[in-house]
Amino acid sequence: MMGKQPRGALVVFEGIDRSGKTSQTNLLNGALSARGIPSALRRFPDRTTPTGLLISSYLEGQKNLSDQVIHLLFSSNRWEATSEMKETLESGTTLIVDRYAYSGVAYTAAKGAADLDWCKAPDRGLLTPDLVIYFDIPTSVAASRAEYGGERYEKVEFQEKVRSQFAKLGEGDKRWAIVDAARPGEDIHEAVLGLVLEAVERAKNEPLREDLWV
Ligand code: FDM
Repeated sequence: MMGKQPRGALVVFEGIDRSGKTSQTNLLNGALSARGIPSALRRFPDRTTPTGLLISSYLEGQKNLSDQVIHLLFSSNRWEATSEMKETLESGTTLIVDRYAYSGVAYTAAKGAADLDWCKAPDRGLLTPDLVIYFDIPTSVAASRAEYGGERYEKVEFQEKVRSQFAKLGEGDKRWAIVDAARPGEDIHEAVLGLVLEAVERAKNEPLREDLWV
């Protein structure tokens, strides 16, 4: 009989808008496959589910919701994906996730409407990432990469506030790795791949935890 498959790693990417997460997560997925490491991509918000459709119309400015309601919808959008993510990880596939609960907290806290504890509460007990890669980039550099597309949060002054919230969240979190995302793409990819390969090895010997911020 075959032995039990070692689990995959849960790797989360965080950062302000236009920090390069999407292209780097795609590159990473390809690099892992090339090494024979099973991996899959996921992004939050997942705009395809019922909560995701509401979130999407809020972000596009078609729907107004209170800061509390949209915060809880973003969190629900993660909770509804949890059992599927757990199965994927337990089947040995590494999950590369573009945004997670850290975005949830940073964007709501940046509005100034709620304190960090309130913002963290609905995501307590979610699957705990093995690694959070934070793409650090000055807001001015991110904004110059491409025109912001006009979604609700895509404004330089707001992104500045989000960036300081991310910095606070990372303090003292041992899973948090800061990657300088203002460098050329190949350098970023190399740094990311090194961190992720380490996390994949570590995850093989550690149980999957469901105690984010507990
Ligand atoms: N965002 C994303 C939040 O405000 N809270 C969350 O929990 C998540 C996951 O939604 F401005 C914000 C971040 C961003 C917007 O994200 C949509 P993408 O990565 O542009 O789809």
